[in-house]
Amino acid sequence: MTLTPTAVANTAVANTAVANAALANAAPAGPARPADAVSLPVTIAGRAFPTNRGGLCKKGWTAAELLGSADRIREPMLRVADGSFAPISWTDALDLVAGKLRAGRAEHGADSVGVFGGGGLTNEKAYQLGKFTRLALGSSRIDYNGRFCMSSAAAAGNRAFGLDRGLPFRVEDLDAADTILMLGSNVAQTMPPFIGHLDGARQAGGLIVVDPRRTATARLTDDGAGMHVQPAPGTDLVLLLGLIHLVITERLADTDYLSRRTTGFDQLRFSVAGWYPQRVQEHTGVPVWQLQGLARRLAAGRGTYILTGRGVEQHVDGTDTATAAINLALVLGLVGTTHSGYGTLTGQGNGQGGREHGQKCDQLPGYRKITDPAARAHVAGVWGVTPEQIPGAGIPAVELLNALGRPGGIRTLLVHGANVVVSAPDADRVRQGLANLEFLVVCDFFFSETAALADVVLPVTQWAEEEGTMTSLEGRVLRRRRAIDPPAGVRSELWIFQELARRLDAPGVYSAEPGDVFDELCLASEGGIADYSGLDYALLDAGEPAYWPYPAGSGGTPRLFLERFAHDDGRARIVAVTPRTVLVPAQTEGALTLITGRLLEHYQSGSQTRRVAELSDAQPEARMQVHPATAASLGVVDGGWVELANERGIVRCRAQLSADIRPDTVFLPFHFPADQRANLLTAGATDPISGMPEFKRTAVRVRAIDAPGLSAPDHERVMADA
Ligand SMILES: Nc1nc2c(c(=O)[nH]1)N[C@H]1C(S)=C(S)[C@@H](COP(=O)(O)OP(=O)(O)OC[C@H]3O[C@@H](n4cnc5c(=O)[nH]c(N)nc54)[C@H](O)[C@@H]3O)O[C@H]1N2
Ligand SMILES: Nc1nc2c(c(=O)[nH]1)N[C@H]1C(S)=C(S)[C@@H](COP(=O)(O)OP(=O)(O)OC[C@H]3O[C@@H](n4cnc5c(=O)[nH]c(N)nc54)[C@H](O)[C@@H]3O)O[C@H]1N2
Ligand SMILES: [Mo]
Repeated sequence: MTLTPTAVANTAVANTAVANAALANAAPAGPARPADAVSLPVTIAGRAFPTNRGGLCKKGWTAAELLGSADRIREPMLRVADGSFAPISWTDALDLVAGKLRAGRAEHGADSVGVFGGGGLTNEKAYQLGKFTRLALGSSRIDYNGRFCMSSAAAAGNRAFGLDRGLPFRVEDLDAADTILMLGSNVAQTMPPFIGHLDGARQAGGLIVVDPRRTATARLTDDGAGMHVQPAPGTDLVLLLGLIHLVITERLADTDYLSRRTTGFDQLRFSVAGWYPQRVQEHTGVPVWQLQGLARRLAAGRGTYILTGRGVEQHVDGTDTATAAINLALVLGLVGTTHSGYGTLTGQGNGQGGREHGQKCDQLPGYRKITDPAARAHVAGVWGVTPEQIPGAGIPAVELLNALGRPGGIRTLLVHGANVVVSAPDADRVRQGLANLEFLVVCDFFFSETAALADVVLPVTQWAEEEGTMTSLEGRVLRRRRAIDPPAGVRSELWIFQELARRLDAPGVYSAEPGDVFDELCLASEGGIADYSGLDYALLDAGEPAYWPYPAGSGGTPRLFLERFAHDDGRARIVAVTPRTVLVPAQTEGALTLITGRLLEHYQSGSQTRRVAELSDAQPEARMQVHPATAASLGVVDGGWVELANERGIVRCRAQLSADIRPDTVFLPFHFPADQRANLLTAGATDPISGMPEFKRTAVRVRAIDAPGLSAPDHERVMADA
């Protein structure tokens, strides 16, 4: 069948989370198969929508291939004695899992059972996962992969504005901007349909891209369209402090706005006093002339936006760096106007909604705090339990993964929508932790690298096979519509929660109907920060643009903060931040800085996109991007093999020489499995405020090696090809 515009409509594809939604649900793969061998259950069509204007990225266009993929798991699978998997009936699988959950809880306590969720889950699934963990398992130990994604920006937004909605404005508002500063974001590859919204700024010569690499996005600044700023990785906080310093000393600050709408400016002024341009240049490598030009352009813009991405947020000081970007926006008077602003570009398909309804360890639905007695009382009322039956705050993702298999830690784990063996930092430690568990249950559509380690794998529905909602990066709630029936042996996660809860004699009601779960979610969110209580499927199906907060009787809120910020006093809080990490840019003798990130063709851990022939043919393996001068000094040739190593691990892959990267930096995508996992090298160090790991700055030693596992003639051929 064809997914008609309306059918696709509200799914994934509709928004800018857009591409991602498509992606989130579309992504990765194993061995490549010819495309014509796959019979597609649906075809995909674009649809006029304000954020993507009918456009999708490659991963969206090829997403149908995943529905009928030969790799699809079509019945529950049980690990058997020889380590392989054998099919098992749903009844037996659920009885077994429920029995293990009961026994684990009885033997080691409720907090020995952990749950790991994902930002690709629909709002309904994310909500139910949080409720199931707290009530049916009685455990506080839930967190999710959004901790690796949006947590620093979320913490910074909450701290500054009292509320975290990725963009407090509409994506189309960017069209009228003449100046856009993008820090650590490569939208041309990670959200291709979005780049049309940069055209206005490019025509006005005002697109500024800050990235240690000259990416496809940085290249959008060529030919007078703007400026590419290429700092050393991890120095964005200093760069931003330097810009704030310049804005203040050159009297470009909006003092009227600061006194009307913010608190904390005096401390900020004091804290940036020492960050004069020459010193900032020494730390970041960004020349003084460029800093000055940048500060002046931002202040002169009529319509200036500052946007951050993972490049500046996935650091141990990610929250403070996002805070500094917000401070810069506040000093310039940009936030809470109709023509300028600050925002963060959401990652996964439901990166926004996934962080609002309770799969974060410290959170209840409606973006409520689990430690707030009033929030507990409200949610307990909706769930039909007493507040005492809801456990307290749990532990964030990296801590949770570190506790796997440890005495007093997590002994049983349920995974819903993440492939942590590939995507979590210090990945080999994660693999060991999973191996030390007493019982691992993974819900997925494919044998991801994490599912391959499970005791039981439960096959679940994919995007076009289920109803639900997702919330876009602009806080707009969108419907996902079921277009086709799932394969016979596949079940929805809502049904799995219902069946397990029944077997566990859990308090509370667990409907398997997405519409019922959404209605309950709306009630639970009522009065919270992310208030959905005025919404229902009928309103969303009618195409009503529903931006939260959307309490009953409201028309939704496309632009936040026009009158006031969400703190009690209505003001934005300027929080003075300073670098905590070691500031010396030069590293250990001989070490290079590894940054990790994304390629256009692959999605995240690759477990979906590596299963789409077109995508995996285009990018079959990891390649390390390296500057030709650095390569020459290491004896590395284009296409030749290299080894990246540090105290945590070793990655072997081919090199790709490119003058688009700083000579002191190398880049690896994190989409590849086995011994090409970039996360074998990244550290489990986290931001003390957000729990975000340091994905973007890792010291590595690089050397040229012979092709691994190739005989001498093969090796010569490879080298000749290179
Ligand atoms: N093709 C594709 N698209 C995706 C995804 C995918 O996996 N593949 N994933 C989705 C998700 S979940 C997310 S979160 C988004 C992420 O979207 P982006 O944030 O755009 O993605 P990244 O590639 O992680 O990082 C962006 C850039 O940050 C730069 N960078 C690295 N270190 C630093 C630094 O210290 N400072 C600065 N200024 N820049 C730095 C990198 O060179 C990179 O070009 O993409 C979404 N879209
Ligand atoms: N080095 C490095 N590591 C990173 C990053 C980086 O930039 N550098 N980025 C981080 C970021 S931003 C993110 S978001 C994470 C993402 O990392 P992961 O969480 O590993 O992301 P995915 O590959 O999307 O894994 C999702 C898995 O869940 C399955 N799945 C998809 N939808 C559903 C569903 O509805 N239900 C269930 N049960 N399963 C589903 C997919 O098939 C897939 O196997 O990676 C992080 N890791
Ligand atoms: Mo992400």
